Amino acid sequence: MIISQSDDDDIQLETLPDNAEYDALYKLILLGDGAVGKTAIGTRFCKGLFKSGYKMTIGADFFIKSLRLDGKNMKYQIWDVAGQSRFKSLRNMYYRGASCGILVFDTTVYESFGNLENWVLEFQDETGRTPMIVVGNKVDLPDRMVAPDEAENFAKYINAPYIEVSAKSGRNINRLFASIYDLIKEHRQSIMIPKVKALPIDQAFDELEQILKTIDNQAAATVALKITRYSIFKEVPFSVTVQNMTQWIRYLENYGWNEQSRQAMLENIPAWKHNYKIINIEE
Ligand SMILES: Nc1nc2c(ncn2[C@@H]2O[C@H](COP(=O)(O)OP(=O)(O)OP(=O)(O)O)[C@@H](O)[C@H]2O)c(=O)[nH]1
Ligand SMILES: [Mg+2]
Repeated sequence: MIISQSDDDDIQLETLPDNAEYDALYKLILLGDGAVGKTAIGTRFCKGLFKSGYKMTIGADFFIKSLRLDGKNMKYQIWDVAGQSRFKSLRNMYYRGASCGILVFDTTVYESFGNLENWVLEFQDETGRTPMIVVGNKVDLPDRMVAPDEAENFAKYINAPYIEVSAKSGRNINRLFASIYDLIKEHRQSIMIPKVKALPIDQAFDELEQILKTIDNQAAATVALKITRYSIFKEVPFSVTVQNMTQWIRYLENYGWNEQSRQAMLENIPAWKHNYKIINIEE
């Protein structure tokens, strides 16, 4: 059976022809166990169709969809990787350069929800801190096995939003892809432009030194690093110092704050001061 008309509430999106000029191209990856509905979500969003028969994906496939969002032309390249475990070794190469991971489970199959953690690890191994969204699919079916609260908690735990959809009815499918755009935008701003103001560079380094000497927590160290990094970024965006500080911020976010990192960073300050004008041409 093929359903082409969405029969449920969803937002409207302005679509563009596939060959339209675009301002930004985003690579999205559909992840999750076999048969959770990854291909069905891609097909519903990109072709406006739903097919009820299951034909497992072999290797990987992709969809293209061009949209007008936020006053810009966006092109989504949506990779649909095979969920069956026999394709595991093929998947990693598709993850590279991803803008967002879409973690799909089937709300009627508990195991597909339990396995999401493995998908997160597999994806993060290749992509680092790329944003993710958790998607509970098949909410049109009555025999639900995963409570919304439980899914919501898992999503919070990996710092991702949660949305419930049905590829069959079309429920929330446009909403899902619109919120992915917001997620990518937010993530970029958090990397490039933290919500801090830039200081003159000398002053930024002085303050960083003072703060690193006295604070005792990761959050304060991260903010101090971000202020300094942003102050340099405004003048020399691709300097070695900006890159090195970014690595430190990631390190602190992953491993927390300790006495060794305080010492190491204090010892780094002269090199940061010295290197901030040097541009790394590999970038
Ligand atoms: N009722 C219902 N069935 C769905 C929905 N989404 C997908 N299905 C069905 O679930 C089965 C599997 O869907 P697929 O999209 O092929 O699953 P997949 O995640 O791509 O699976 P792999 O390619 O093996 O990784 C198909 O029979 C679909 O018709 C949904 O929202 N509601
Ligand atoms: Mg598939």
